[in-house]
Amino acid sequence: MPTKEQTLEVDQASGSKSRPKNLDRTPKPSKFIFDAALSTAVAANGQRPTKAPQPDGPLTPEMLGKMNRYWRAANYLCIGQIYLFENPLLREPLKAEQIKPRLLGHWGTSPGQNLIYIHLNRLIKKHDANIIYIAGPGHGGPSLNANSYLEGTYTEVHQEITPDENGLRLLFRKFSTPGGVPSHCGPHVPNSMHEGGELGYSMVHAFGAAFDNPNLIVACIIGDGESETCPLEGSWKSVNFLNPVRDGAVLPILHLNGYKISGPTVQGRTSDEDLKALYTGRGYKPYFVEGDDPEVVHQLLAGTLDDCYAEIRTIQQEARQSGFKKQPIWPMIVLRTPKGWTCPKEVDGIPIEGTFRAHQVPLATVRENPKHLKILEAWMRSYKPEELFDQKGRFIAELAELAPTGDRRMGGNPHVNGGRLLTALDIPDFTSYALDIPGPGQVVAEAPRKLGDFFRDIFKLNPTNFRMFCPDETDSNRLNSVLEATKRCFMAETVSIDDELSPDGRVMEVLSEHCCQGWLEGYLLTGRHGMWSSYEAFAQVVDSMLTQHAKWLEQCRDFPWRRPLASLNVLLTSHAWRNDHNGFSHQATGFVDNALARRSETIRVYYPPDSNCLLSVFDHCLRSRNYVNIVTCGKQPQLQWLNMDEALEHCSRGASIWKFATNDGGGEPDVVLACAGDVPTIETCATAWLLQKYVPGIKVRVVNVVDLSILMSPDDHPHGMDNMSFDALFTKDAPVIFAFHNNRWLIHTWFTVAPMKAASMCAAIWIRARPPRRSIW
Ligand SMILES: Cc1ncc(C[n+]2csc(CCOP(=O)(O)OP(=O)(O)O)c2C)c(N)n1
Ligand SMILES: [Mg+2]
Repeated sequence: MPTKEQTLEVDQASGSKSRPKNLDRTPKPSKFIFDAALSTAVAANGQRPTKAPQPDGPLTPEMLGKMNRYWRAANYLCIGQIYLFENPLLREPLKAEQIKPRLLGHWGTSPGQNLIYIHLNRLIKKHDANIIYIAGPGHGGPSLNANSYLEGTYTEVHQEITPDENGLRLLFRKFSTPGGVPSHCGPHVPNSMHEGGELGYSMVHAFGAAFDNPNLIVACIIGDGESETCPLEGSWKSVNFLNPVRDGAVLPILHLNGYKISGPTVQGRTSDEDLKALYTGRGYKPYFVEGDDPEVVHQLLAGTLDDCYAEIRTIQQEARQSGFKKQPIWPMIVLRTPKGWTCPKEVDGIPIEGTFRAHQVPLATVRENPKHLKILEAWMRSYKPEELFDQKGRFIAELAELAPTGDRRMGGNPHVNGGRLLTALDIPDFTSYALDIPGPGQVVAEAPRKLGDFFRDIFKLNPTNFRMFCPDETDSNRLNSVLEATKRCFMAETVSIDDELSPDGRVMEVLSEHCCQGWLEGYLLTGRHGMWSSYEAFAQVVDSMLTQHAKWLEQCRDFPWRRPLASLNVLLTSHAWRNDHNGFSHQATGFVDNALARRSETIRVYYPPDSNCLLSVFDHCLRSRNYVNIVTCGKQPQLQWLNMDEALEHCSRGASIWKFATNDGGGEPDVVLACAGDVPTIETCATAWLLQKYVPGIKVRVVNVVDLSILMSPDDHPHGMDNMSFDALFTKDAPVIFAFHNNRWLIHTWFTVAPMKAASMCAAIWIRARPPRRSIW
């Protein structure tokens, strides 16, 4: 076992004369010590920290010293981002005016995430492993920025952030500054495919990324606060859907730093014994790494990662050699280290390190308080930046070489910029799935059936990069012919009466909208294709996830190096108005409302009125990139309208006059009956027929809208119609009655608003009162 002196000798060999007495700081007696069992600082009450036994491997003393210095560099950069405007390497005494006027960012999670990142780098280099990093606590933006800067990927995509002192200065200045980069792991940072601003989705993204990526290991860092969210709690079961033969692995690293924003975490205060029982029951084998002595934790974490890696590869090798036998028990790590590790233990007698007070900015008034400014300077200098960056401010070579190179860097790995791996789906000709329609309203059919046939053949043609996700409704949604091509994915025990279950299945049925949406997001973000279907009412369970994904796509547009991704496609087949078995409990139409509140470049909303239109719309959605496509089409037997040629033309226009239901002879109608959605289409066609039958001489025009966004102005949406086209459909001054099974305001917004005369949830009615668009009743 190396002695402390040996370790120091190695550090001294790197050129420093003024070495600290141990790797980081000489421990001073403090009123507070770290209690690893509870993941928190506690009052020392005269106790000195107990020195944990020092493991003598797997790191050589030299490697241990270097990794620790790398860690110091990453920690230093995190603090620099939060605090500094100038003087990035502390070449001169720190002055108040060099501190940012507004201190933003999260320090607390950063040292732990830096530690993990650096140890994953070692693992990647050792095994030439294909590993990506997901920061569940995405507020650890400083950490991911710092690590991608140190590995070189940040500079590759943000060329102004050069690897020198000026680059460091800019890195710091731009962090969480208007016109700069966000505080979280947004798309600006090349080593992230997960924003993590809304906590809870790290594991579903990780599993989505691992599906069909047999060599990939997704290291998923989960905050102990994050682990209290229901989506995260519910995502541990993802392991029941991970097949070691064809899928990669997820290595969950539960980061128990003990605190969330201002309170302790449930799991931080749960005993290791109980955590072991909990996670064992969930199908994992937990490894515990705990402490606040960097030397000890470095060794423990390195050894544990080695063990986990070996275990993952053994599981995979066995399954790949002998075939799937049963669901394996996958390793995971529980990491207990202090929140804000290495920051001042206490300030003004109040404990900081190892407490919730380290969550964001541990010293919040440094510009105003000279004593705190001194504490900050001493804290920053404790990392010895002069040993980490050379005269020009470049990260010193012997540390930089600890990072992997090229695409093995976690910021260079193409899975994190999935568009680099995206290949077009092999899509059969959708017109060959046409439903034969001798004439409008002459056939009754369940629209999604043919779509199911289409998906079945997409599965056959794309055996490794297309998946369908669903909260157990594939059958119910009439998409069950996909089960002729593949089965429902399931790793747990099966019995003879089960229906179409298999570990090889590619239909991912799990009764969790969070898992469906999140797995699909992870799958798409890593360069594949897919869709999920849901009852309309329950899709709202993931409104917020959809918003987050749409925001990610929106922000990606600012970074051309983020290559286009396949769109996220959602099919709502059990819509609010035909929930015959369920009634009011299953009725809510807000999913589309919420989506349309996002920026128009990203959101597409389609209401195909029948089977052939549904095929045409979905073919378009599967070929599109960087959108969220929401398609609403009922599954119940309903009248069908258009043959395939008509459907093609209608869908490519987005909206058109249905001549068979119209009797205006191409002239001005007395009334325009407009509709979007299958049930409103039936109601509207029936209304047109009744009016023509019972109101002699009335001229009626029927306009069907498939692409809702076409109603917007071209200034508001790229699909929006200009006024001429709008008037060509809706006329200049005829009253328009628009049937739409959603909230009125959606349509009202796109016509000019006038006093509302009558409207219901199932029919919004307008008259034209004010040009240039339309008035609403
Ligand atoms: C769903 C959600 N709710 C609340 C927040 C606000 N929030 C930001 S950070 C945080 C605490 C996170 O604690 P933890 O996951 O333990 O992260 P760490 O301790 O590593 O900072 C909270 C509650 C959020 N980002 N997302
Ligand atoms: Mg925490």
